[in-house]
Amino acid sequence: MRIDILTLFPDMFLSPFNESIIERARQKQLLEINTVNIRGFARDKHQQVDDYPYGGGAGMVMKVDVLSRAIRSVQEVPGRVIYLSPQGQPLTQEIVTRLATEEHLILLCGHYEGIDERLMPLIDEEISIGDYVLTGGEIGAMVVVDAVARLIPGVLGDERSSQEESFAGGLLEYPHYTRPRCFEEMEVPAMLLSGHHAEIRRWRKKLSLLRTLLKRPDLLLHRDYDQEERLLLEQILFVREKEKGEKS
Ligand code: 4FV
Repeated sequence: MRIDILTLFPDMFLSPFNESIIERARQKQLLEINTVNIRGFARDKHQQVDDYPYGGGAGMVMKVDVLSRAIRSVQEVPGRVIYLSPQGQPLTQEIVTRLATEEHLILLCGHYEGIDERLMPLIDEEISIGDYVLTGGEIGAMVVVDAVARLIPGVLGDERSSQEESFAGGLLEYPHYTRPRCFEEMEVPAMLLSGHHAEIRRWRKKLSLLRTLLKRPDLLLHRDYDQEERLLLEQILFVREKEKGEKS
């Protein structure tokens, strides 16, 4: 996969992409990441990339002529153009999974008040990493690259981990334990030491459902349930009702 990042601050990407999994993916030629300095596409001697907003108001707006040249400069190979902005659709694992199937992604990082609206015809989709305002789209671009890169076949050591994780099945992940077996009188749940893999899988599924119910009930709303999950959820709800009954 090739990812081009259009930014006014290419050096921001030096450290995040030169460590651990992303760095290894680049070395294994599974992922190519290029940062492109938008200022290089300004034609005036001051290399102006932003200007005052028509109609007045605070802040500056990024210039459409400069940005359009920057986008077209990396489209010799067709690519999906993504603009990181608070107006974008909230990033989800589902969107990440879809983006991970693309050959070429072009990530546009905004700054100031944002971009001239006339650039939108060159943009395929807008993505937001959350309902808050950042100084720029760079950190959003890093989030997209990290989340997408780990789904590229061969990037993660064990592909299974990306299949069994939070949101992969639309549920939060089950709790994890490793050595030491006992820590400050806290034991590892006996089920995990039982060796009964089928039982362990059911136990983990049940805890995923319970944790999702407790921490992110919204995730349970628009979700299809298989027979086993339905049964486990009924057990969980039954026990909780019983507990509530006993308390009251
Ligand atoms: C943002 C977000 C974000 C808005 C003004 C950059 C800033 C400045 N990007 N998800 N939330 N962008 O806050 O992606 O142009």
